[in-house]
Amino acid sequence: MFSKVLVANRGEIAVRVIRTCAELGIATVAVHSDADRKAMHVRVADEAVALGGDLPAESYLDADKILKAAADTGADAVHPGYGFLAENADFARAVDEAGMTFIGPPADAIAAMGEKVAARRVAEEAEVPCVPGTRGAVESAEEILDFGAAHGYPIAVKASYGGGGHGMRLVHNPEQAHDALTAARREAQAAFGRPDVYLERYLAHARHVEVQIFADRHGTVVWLGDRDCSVQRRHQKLIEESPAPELSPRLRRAMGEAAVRVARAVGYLGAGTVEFLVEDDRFYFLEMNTRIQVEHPVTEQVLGLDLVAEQIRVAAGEPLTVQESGPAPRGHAIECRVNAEDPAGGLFLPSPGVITRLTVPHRPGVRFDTGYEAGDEVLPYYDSMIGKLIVWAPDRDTAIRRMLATLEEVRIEGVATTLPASRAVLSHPDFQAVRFTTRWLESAVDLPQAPEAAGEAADAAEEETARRDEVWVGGRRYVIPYFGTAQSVGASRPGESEGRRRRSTWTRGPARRGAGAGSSAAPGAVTSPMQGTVVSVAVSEGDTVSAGDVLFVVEAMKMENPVRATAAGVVTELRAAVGDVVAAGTVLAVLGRTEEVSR
Ligand code: MV4
Repeated sequence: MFSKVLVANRGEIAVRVIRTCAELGIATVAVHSDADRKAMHVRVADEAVALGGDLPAESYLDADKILKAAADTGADAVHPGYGFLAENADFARAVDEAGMTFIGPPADAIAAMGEKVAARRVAEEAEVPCVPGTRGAVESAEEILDFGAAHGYPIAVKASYGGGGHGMRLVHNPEQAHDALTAARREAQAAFGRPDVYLERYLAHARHVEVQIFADRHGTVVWLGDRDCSVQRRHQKLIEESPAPELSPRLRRAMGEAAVRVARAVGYLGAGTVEFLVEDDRFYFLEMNTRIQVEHPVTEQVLGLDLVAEQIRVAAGEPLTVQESGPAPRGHAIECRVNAEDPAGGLFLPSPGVITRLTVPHRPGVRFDTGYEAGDEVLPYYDSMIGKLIVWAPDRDTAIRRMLATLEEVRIEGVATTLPASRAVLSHPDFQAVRFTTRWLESAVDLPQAPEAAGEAADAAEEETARRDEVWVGGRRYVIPYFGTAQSVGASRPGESEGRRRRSTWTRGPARRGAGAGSSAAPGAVTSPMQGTVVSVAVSEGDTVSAGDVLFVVEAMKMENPVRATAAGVVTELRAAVGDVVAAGTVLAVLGRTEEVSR
């Protein structure tokens, strides 16, 4: 067994791993960015190493700094958590080459599953059904037309090096093929550094069910139940449950065995998840995630396991404690992710800030996995998840009621959270009756305090209307509303409720200088929606711009985010240049009304 584990992560999963290490008698090393020096994962670890920097690229994504921290502290293993470096094959290899153990699968298995077309090939060779799709990358719109003629519409254009649905575009008819391909390639490049995309037939009425698998070094590979993760919004899961409701025993077993075949085919070790779509009592392989997943606690609650302890044990060469596939779940577990985001109107706007109150009732069957206590700050640089509320109950109906009752008593203040959205889902008759598919949340649920809910487009592919803009933060897509004639996209501020959104009004003449960075309320101001680096400036002072024009591109966490004009105007002030590091709310440019400046 290991004597010291370095936890290469932050937030709830770092805390989760550190606590299991403590139970196993293993010392822990936390690593942290500057901004995180007082974070909970630092407080609960035995030692902590400062990585420096605030941005993930300077801290939790900097493999060299983390390897050095592990060597300096004498750690004999590294647990990557999820996200950050967890599915980085080069990092896994580097840990091993440094003489330490990567608590995760072999680098080759990570690499094989990270390329989605290769992963589909592995599944096919393992005789696991896949959604009809292309066998390689697609470069021309003609290939989409050919695919549509052969397999029909809609078609999903997916990033080959992506995953989780990011950058996925739908093509409903031949006319959309060209634009969808261009957009998908651009998004794939921005989000994953590679433009490659492939095609799949899009299954519009499926549920998203995943199977937990586990492998040890002694040849045992088992499947440990399933989870339904259909309730997602823009590929961000909101609610997960185990077991997946209303699957026939035959289908459950067939999926479990298929997942084990995929794991064996890639020479797997440790915890993994095989994702499937389930439609009409048939299942199709989607992708395999080579990490411990956010939603692993629902599996733990119904199976009575500590999956992080299993990860550590098998990495150390011990056999799995569960040697048989398909242990019968006991009862039902539901997880609600608690993100510092305001779900009002279905917008899920980031809501960073200091959590002034955080109380969760101690009720039977309630578990709260978190990385925060009252007084801690949700920082804008990282994922906005505060924690996960998990309930267990003897059956699904009771679990739903228990979660709703628990939500009534949870108190989180200082930041907005996604809990109102969870409440809306759990109290919805469709959710209670298991009448949902992957499209349900975005089409059927009215999210509370929703001033613009009536305008919600039912089809995710049709949501890109003139009134919306999108930004990517931390691998997540956010919709930024447009306001009035001029817009200032600012981070939402808790407590400002209705007046929270800053409305800009036009100046009577050219905007005056001196409003200062961060003063996003400046009339006609175009502000950065996030902390990041300006990587492109498309305009000069005096240029005339139209509504929707991309004025800047701000890169944050390796993702490019367009900053657009939301009204026609003239650039009266240009305040940002390529290379500038800007904060959320920094004024990048000031626009004046066309007629006023041209007079
Ligand atoms: C799909 C799909 C339907 N057809 N692929 C989303 C997460 C990622 N791992 C795969 N995802 C999907 N891939 C094909 N060919 C449906 C989803 C999907 C989904 C899509 C839109 C809105 C919500 C969703 C929730 C889960 C899965």
